[in-house]
Amino acid sequence: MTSLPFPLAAEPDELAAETGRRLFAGQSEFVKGVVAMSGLPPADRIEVCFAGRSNVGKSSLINALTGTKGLARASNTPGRTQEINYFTQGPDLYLVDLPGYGYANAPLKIVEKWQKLLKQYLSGRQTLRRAFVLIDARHGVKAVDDEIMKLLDTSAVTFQCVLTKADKVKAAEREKVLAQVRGALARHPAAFPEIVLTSSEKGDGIPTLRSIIAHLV
Ligand SMILES: Nc1nc2c(ncn2[C@@H]2O[C@H](COP(=O)(O)OP(=O)(O)O)[C@@H](O)[C@H]2O)c(=O)[nH]1
Ligand SMILES: [Mg+2]
Repeated sequence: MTSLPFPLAAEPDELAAETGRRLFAGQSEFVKGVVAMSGLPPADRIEVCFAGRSNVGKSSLINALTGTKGLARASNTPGRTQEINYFTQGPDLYLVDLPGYGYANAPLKIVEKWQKLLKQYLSGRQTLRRAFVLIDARHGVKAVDDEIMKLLDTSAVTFQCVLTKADKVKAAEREKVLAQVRGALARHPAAFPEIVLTSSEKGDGIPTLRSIIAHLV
């Protein structure tokens, strides 16, 4: 049997699952929305961030990980969507919800402004351990996703691809999209060699992602 490049992350064993569960059993709170590097909270703990196109499911994934439904409301408030939203997960971790990209009709000025902030954040945040790049399991990697991956290639942060909304695709379609995603990831040196398949709706892949994050803390 040949092993595919970029396999799906294996389900955690009992110990790893427990470590992840314990980390995310801790309190989770919205800290602040940030519009400039000067507004970032002190870099006093590890953080992981979630990037992806608008509507890919970033906020839903953070809700599913933390088990806190109300949390996303904070980051889905109109006006908040262009901010870097910080959440605590227990005392030792920040979860960072990045502004969604790929807005069809956002004014160029705004797009340029957050691109600059994103660039500064991804390359300048010492405590950022991993960027999770969310890709819709129905749509695969689009040109704008590829742009972010290129940015990550040059910013010394490993990124890991998370497929979202797994509950919305049938197995055959999923395999097609996976093949496309694998092809895209192969062109990015900063890509972590495992993909996580998730459904925030059904909970698929959430224990796996929790244990991956716990392993980084
Ligand atoms: N069926 C399904 N819908 C999802 C899932 N994750 C997110 N959604 C829906 O997709 C839409 C956008 O989600 P949201 O988390 O706000 O995306 P964001 O813009 O990336 O933060 C919402 O209507 C969610 O309910 C999922 O795993 N399964
Ligand atoms: Mg959101």
